Amino acid sequence: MRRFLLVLILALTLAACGQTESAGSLATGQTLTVDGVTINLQAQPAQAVQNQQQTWLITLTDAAGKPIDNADVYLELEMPAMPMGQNNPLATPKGSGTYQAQGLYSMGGAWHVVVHADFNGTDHIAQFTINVNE
Ligand SMILES: [Cu+2]
Repeated sequence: MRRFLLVLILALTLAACGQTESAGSLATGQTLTVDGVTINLQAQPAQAVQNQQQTWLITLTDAAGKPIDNADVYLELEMPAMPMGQNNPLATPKGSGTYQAQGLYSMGGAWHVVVHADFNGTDHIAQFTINVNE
């Protein structure tokens, strides 16, 4: 419920800024489970465009479905096709197991967004593939 409210608030905030993101696409995202930790990645805007500000929301839940709020979270942005240099946005905890990071993709094409969630002494790593428009 809290997470739904957060999503709703974000959707309203974005609507107020004149963007056209629907709550539906916000609630989707991609999910992977690593060593008992479920890592969900959502992005705003849902379709990334090169060199435009991107916001990522990472939500962590444990095996019992409880939100994890005591993790250190950062992203590694890389293109599988070529070296693009270091691009590692740090995520800030927002409560209810959600962490927020901001940054941009410096090029269109296929990217890996590798989420690092350091929790209880273990770096949980989940790799997502994102296609970025030019
Ligand atoms: Cu590239």
